Amino acid sequence: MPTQWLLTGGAVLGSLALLACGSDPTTSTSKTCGASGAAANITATSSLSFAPAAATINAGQSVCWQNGSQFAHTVTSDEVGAFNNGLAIGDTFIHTFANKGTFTYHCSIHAVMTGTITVQ
Ligand SMILES: [Cu+2]
Repeated sequence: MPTQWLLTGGAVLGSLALLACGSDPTTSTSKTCGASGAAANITATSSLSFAPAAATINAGQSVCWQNGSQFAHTVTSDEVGAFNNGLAIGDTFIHTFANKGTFTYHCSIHAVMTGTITVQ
């Protein structure tokens, strides 16, 4: 039934649009960090590091992580529950830091991968 197909297709497209935009203002995914407007861009690398490992931003600004490697990674706050996001190959993750402080994080898959965000 053609009408049924159109409705189903519209629902699928709507779902994809929601996924692309993200509904949480503090966390979202996009294709590239360059267009994200984040104050700092960090790449998860194939040599199992976050590059740069340390970044400094101002309170209220965002950091964008991108998986530029051939492995899956995570961006996981050392403070339990602050942020934890899987990064498939090519994925990006954006987090906004509202408060000043020093925030350390790691990759839950590769223990050697650690980083620090200083919010001033
Ligand atoms: Cu990793």
